Amino acid sequence: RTRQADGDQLKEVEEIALQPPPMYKVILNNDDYTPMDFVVEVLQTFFSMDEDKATQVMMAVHYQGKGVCGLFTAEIAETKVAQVNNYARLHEHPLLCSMEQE
Ligand code: NFA
Repeated sequence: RTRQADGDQLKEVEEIALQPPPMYKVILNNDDYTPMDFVVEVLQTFFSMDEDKATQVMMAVHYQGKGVCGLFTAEIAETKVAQVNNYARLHEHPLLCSMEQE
């Protein structure tokens, strides 16, 4: 291995490390049965929204069919989706949380 080859390899690794990771939108989907209060509680609990912000997002989902809860790296987005869906099922609500790449 030449110094030139090692330099090229190092530059490649540095360039890859500088790429921002892919980001994912965590989406809340509307349904006809989940109580509005429960959706507000979910947004406060899992997305650190205050009550006014959570109410705005809940109403946007209610009227527009879906809405964005936040933008996260893959692992964090997957965790949020699983936590929300587990919590909704525990309380026997059909609320559906999903993710899509930005
Ligand atoms: N549409 C639900 C209702 O009228 C409320 C809701 C909002 C559900 C946002 C899911 C997401 N009870």
